[in-house]
Amino acid sequence: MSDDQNEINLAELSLPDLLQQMGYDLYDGFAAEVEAEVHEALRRGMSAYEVMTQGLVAGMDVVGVDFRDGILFVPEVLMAAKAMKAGMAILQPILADTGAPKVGKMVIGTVKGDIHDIGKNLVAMMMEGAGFEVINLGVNCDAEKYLNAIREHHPDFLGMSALLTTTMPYMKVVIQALKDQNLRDKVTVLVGGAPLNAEFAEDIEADHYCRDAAVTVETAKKVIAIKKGL
Ligand code: B1M
Repeated sequence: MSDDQNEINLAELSLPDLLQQMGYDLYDGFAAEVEAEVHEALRRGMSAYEVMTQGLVAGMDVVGVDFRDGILFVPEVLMAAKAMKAGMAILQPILADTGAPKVGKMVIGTVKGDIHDIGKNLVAMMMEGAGFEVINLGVNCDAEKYLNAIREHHPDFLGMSALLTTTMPYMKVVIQALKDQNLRDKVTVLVGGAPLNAEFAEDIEADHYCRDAAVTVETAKKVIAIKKGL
């Protein structure tokens, strides 16, 4: 337990202070503290999505800035990522718990050479929460892995994530492989990740750029509605 936590009674903090504390503990890589704060925020009636975006993602944004500026290094960022994942694990069953029948299917993975998976997992959770079946291929996925999953699962969507400017071009390789194997028209390709934008998605001939998890869900729902002629 952190020194701060010894003095802090979470129940006594205002909501903004609780979220700020969550950010501080995430930054410091204190997984147990982050878990306690996530539970406390849920107890106060925040939705899982609000805790995710206003607490965990906001905290990780600060980590990203200090990583970029050379204030934090890989080991510290890994600790922060572990703390983030501990918080996400609490929210996952809540976000994924929709009793509704499945509305569509998505295969998703982070592209070859890239091991960032927090954002991709968040997209997977939100899609599950919106009633989609999700086959999560993990990280460092080469074209063959995506193609095999498409052949096996026949998804409506292929989701690809990249967090590095050096790995995002691999999405084009996957799309070319889909074309070569006559699979391109079988799936709607959704791409996302911090360095991407709509122009890049258009250049590589993806179907849609999804800025974040909420936009991914919105986009997928629209595509399914069009498919079903709604
Ligand atoms: Co990395 N890293 N990292 N890192 N890391 C970034 C991406 C970086 C921007 C940091 C920085 O310099 N500010 C920088 C990339 C620079 C660039 O390419 N322009 C960087 C670097 C350089 C590196 C290494 C090369 C560092 C090194 O080794 N010297 C190395 C590369 C390793 C590799 O992949 N081969 C590396 C390693 C790592 C860690 C392992 C330490 C760790 C990853 C742990 C993990 O994921 N399990 C890590 C982390 C945590 C980050 C930052 C700090 C945070 C990323 C994150 O999880 N954000 C990141 C800084 C940043 O992004 N600001 C950084 C929170 C997450 C919720 O947001 O992932 O953007 P995000 O996902 C969003 C949207 O982008 C979108 O929706 C999500 C939710 O709303 N989205 C999708 C994402 N995927 C989608 C897929 C979709 C749709 C939407 O499909 C349909």
